[in-house]
Amino acid sequence: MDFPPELVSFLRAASHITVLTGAGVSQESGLRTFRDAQVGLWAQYRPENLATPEAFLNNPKLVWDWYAARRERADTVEPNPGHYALAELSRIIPRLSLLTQNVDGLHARAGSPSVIELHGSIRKVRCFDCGVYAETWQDDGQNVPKCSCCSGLLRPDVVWFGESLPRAALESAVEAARTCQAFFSIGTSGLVQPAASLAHAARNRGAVIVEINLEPTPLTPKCDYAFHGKSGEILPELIQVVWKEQTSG
Ligand code: BV8
Ligand code: ZN
Repeated sequence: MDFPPELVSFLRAASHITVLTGAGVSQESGLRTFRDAQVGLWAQYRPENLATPEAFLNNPKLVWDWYAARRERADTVEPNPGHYALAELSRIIPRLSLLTQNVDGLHARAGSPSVIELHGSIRKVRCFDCGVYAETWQDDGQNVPKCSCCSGLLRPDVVWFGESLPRAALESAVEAARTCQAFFSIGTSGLVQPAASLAHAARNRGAVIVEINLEPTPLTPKCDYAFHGKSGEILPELIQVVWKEQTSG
């Protein structure tokens, strides 16, 4: 991939870079994005229709099992070179703010020291009613596990459509978007709000906007640079060219 020299020198001088990732960065690890058609048991369902409180209340077992299957899948796959490149970048530059829409936990497993999980985590489970987190739970495969405090139904600690994002996470994300010199939107279709507005918040503060995505998105026309291809290939190359090959002096 050719990186324009003015971008290379700009990034080398950047003290704070903010990155927003979406399901596309986990695709090369073997995890399905929301855009990908579902397969097997879940082929007949659209994710947007399962990732809602209404769907859970309507059919708790179906939604619980969908997340249990995704949790198991996430446990069996490995981070890919794109995750590792971002973990390495956090060790190279003065400040990297890593924001993710993903719930798979792969950034942390790749070694990223601090990850802002805007949409929660599939690895954590809490009570739908009282909100208490369950460290462990028994899934007998028949019934949705119950809260040990109030016997309410347990649910994945993810943000469903129609639910608010965790306030602290969103506030940190907005601060990171407003104070960075460069904002990267990586592996996301940029359709889900409010995460999709972060790039515009950065742009309004004069940050350079860079997109790395398999295909163009609604953000592409507003980017200063857009690289279309696989993040697992582009990110390691970008780190190499910008921060490793820099000539001395
Ligand atoms: C809220 C967790 C309200 C769950 C997720 C109309 C207009 C605007 C907004 C709305 C609207 N109607 C409703 C809304 C609000 C809604 C929303 O934005 N809807 C959209 C669909 C229009 N938003 C919400 O409901 C949010 N909450 O607004 O609250 C509120 C306000 C006040 C008080 C109370 C309530 C909550 C949104 C969070 C939903 N939860 N995930 C779970 O994971 O199950 S979102 C989920 O879908 C993902 O997290 C992801 O962010 C999103 C999209 O999934 P994908 O498309 O698969 O992934 P992604 O977008 O990342 O795209 C993949 C991209 O990667 C593709 O472009 C592809 O080309 C690329 N790619 C693929 N492979 C690669 C690659 N790129 C590089 N390399 C590769 N190898
Ligand atoms: Zn409870």
